[in-house]
Amino acid sequence: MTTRDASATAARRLALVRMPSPRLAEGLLTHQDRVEVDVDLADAQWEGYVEALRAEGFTLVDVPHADELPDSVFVEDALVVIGGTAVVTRPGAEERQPETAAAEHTARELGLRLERIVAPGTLDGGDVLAVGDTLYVGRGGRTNAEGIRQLRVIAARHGLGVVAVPVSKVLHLKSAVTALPDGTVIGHPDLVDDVSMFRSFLPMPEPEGGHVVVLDDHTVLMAASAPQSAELIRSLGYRVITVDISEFEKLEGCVTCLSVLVR
Ligand code: CIR
Repeated sequence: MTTRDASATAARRLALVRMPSPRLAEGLLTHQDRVEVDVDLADAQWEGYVEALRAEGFTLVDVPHADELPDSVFVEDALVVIGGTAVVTRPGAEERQPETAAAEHTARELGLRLERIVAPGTLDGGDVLAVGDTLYVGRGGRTNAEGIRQLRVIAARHGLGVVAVPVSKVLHLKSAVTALPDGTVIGHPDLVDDVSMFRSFLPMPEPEGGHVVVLDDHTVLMAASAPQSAELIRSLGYRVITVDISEFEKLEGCVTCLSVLVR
C-alpha cells in the first residue's frame, strides 16, 4: 500500500481513493451511450476530487492503481465500510471482480476487520446507502438477492438493519439517491423506482443532484453538473463543495463512487 501520509492509520478521517487506469475510457456502460472520454481531463478531475477531500481534513489512502482494470477508479464498489469493518464486495460485473484484491489488502493494512460477500452473492458498494442505523441496499443489475442476504447478516452483527430497494432505472442505488447529513434521502424522482421506500425523500431538480458525499454534519460534496440542486441544498443550511467529474459521469460514475470514507 502507498499512503500519501504516513500518519494515515492514526487519522480519524480517511478517504480511500484509487488513481484512474489509463484504460478508463474502456469502462463498462449499461444505461448510457458511449461518448469519448478525455483521459487527461479525467486525471485532472480526479486530482481535483482528491484535493477537495484533503482540503476538508481527510487523509488520503491510495489503493494501488491497476492499469489493466478500466473501472478500478470507482473504488466505492469494492468495499463497504461499517464502523471498523470493511466488507469486501463481490462486484456484479465479472470484469470488475479483480478490483477487490487490492482494496482488501489496503483495508487490512489500515487495521479494519474484514468481512466478505461470497459466491453466488454479488454486491457493488454503489448499491449501499447508509442512513442512520439503516443500510438501504439496491437490488438492481449488479447486486443480487444473495448478496443482499449476506450483507443483511453482516449488518445485523453491527446493529444495522437492511432495507432492500428495487433499482431498475440506473446502475446503482446511489446513482439515484443519497442522503443529506440529517438523513433526508435526496434524488431526482425520474431515476427512483419508488420514492415511498424512504422515510423522508426530497426531490432534486437535476439527475446528478441526487448524489452527495457527506463530509461532516454541515458539509457535502457534489458534482458541478447539478448547480440548481446545490443551491437547494445550500438553502437548507448546508455548505456545498462542488467538483467537476464530467469524464467519470460519461462512464456512469458519480461523486460517491470515487472514494470510500472511513471515520
Ligand atoms: C461500471 O459500470 O461499473 C462503471 N463504469 C461505473 C461504476 C460507478 N460506480 C458507482 O457509481 N458506485
